[in-house]
Amino acid sequence: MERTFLAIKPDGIQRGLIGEIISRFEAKGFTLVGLKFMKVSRELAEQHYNIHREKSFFTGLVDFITSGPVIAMVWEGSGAIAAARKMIGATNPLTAEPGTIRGDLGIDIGRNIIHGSDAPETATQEISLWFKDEELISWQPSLISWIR
Ligand code: FUP
Repeated sequence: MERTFLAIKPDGIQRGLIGEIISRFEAKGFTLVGLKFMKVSRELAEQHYNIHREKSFFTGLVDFITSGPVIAMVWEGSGAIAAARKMIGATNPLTAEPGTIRGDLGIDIGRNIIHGSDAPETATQEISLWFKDEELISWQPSLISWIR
């Protein structure tokens, strides 16, 4: 069973898209194992986006992600990492496919609503960066046999 890290960014929160976004992952059949509503520190933002440290958009990205509360989540399910990326869509919402979260709900690459881990290694890394072990709950929805 795979786990992925997802975060609804400050623009998603400001625009009232929390329910819409969480609904999509619930409806797909993934299981929520961790969730917190939090203000992101600069230190956490810089660690999370460390790979982009040298990019021109880095400071703006950190400013944006620390500008308001986010929802940090861990979702579990077979193939959850790749499937969530597919559901999120391309980095630039303007070119993201309709049907994806970014494709349906956004227009600006700097305001692309949601983050999702891009591979198993980054998922493991991001989950441990954002969550303590005791904040994650292993459980099985009783309806699981109907969708898996
Ligand atoms: P993604 O994995 O789709 O979230 O995209 P990346 O890891 O490539 O980029 C991380 C974030 O940097 C994006 F969500 C938005 C921001 N970004 C820009 O603002 N400008 C760019 O040209 C590329 C990325």
